[in-house]
Amino acid sequence: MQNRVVMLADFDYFYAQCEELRNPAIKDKPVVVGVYSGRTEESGAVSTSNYIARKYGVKSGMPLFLAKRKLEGTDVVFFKVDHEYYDQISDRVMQIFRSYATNFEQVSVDEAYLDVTEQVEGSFEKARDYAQKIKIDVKNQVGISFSVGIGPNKLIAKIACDSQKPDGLTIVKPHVAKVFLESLDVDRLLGVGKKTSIKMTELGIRTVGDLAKFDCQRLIEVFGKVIGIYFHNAANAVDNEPVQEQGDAESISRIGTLKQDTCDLEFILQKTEELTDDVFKEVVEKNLSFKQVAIYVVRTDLSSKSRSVTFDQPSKDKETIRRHVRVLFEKFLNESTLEIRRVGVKVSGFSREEPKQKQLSNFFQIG
Ligand code: TTP
Ligand code: CA
Repeated sequence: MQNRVVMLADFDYFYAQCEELRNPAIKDKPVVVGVYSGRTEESGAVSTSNYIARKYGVKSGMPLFLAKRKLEGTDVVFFKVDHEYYDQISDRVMQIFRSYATNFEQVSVDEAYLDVTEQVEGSFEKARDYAQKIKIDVKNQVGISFSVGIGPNKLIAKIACDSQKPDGLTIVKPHVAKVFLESLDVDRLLGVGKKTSIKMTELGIRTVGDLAKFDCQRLIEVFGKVIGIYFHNAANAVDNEPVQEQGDAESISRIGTLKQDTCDLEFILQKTEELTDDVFKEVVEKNLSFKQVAIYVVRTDLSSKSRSVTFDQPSKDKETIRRHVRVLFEKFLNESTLEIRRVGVKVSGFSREEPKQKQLSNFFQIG
């Protein structure tokens, strides 16, 4: 089997970088983004800070008053978190990432895995250039920098990425992956929280290398079969988890308000056309097939109704949605005389080309 080439991209000092993006003048100053609790003017905690502020000892989670004290005498700038804005930036970057990968998996607002095996023909040399290209593209289009880790699987890509930030690009080829992990503290592995770490110390395991050499049968006795085997594999740089979109939605829908209340089919379809475009875009992004199309209606008396149709064979095309939306509205308007105020389009009954495997990492509590 061909080697996989997996990338993890992690945006640099994300919230603070977003603030720099819309206020370029602050780029050379310490920047702190925080959540203000509102109790007193200064109470709250640091969400993140740029690397200049970090030099003064500012860390995520630190009370804001402490960050302020550490940065006394500097021209630090503080911001309140603005999730809506950060989400918008994140969406734009994720959209670009998607276009570069066969399989894509967003793990948080600022982290995503890309399986680029096909694009780089399994070559880690090509992967370096490829990652540079993505970095430049994102910088040009959105203005955000990020760090990249590249490895034969998700586990290695993640640890590689963490090892060099900001604007890092770290490549760990398959034949050195085990050695790369060996000297790291065992708690760098996903799933090794405080409690597990203590247990491991009792077993004489301090580094990932110690864990790799530890008897697998004994690990199973201590941690149970699934987790014992996971630890054994992870420590030996083995991780077969596929890169795939997480938490599939059960349905994808969009709702909008009509410019005026109406019973006119064509007027309504103008609106549903836009909604269908949006729904379909998401269907394509997530590479889904669907078996059900539904419409949703809110009438002028604020009563709401929905109608749906289910077909035997899954569909992947927009025309199917449009056709069924039209038919459903035609029928609905025949039954109802009240004018309509809001309309919605929904698709559901999803299937994927490949079956979804359970994520091993779901078994863990990270802490
Ligand atoms: P991280 O990726 O952990 O941090 P970061 O992007 O700020 O910095 P780095 O360059 O080290 O990757 O977290 C992503 C965002 O999540 C971060 O910008 C702010 C938010 N966050 C919090 O709100 N609270 C926290 O305690 C942490 C760790 C992050
Ligand atoms: Ca980050």
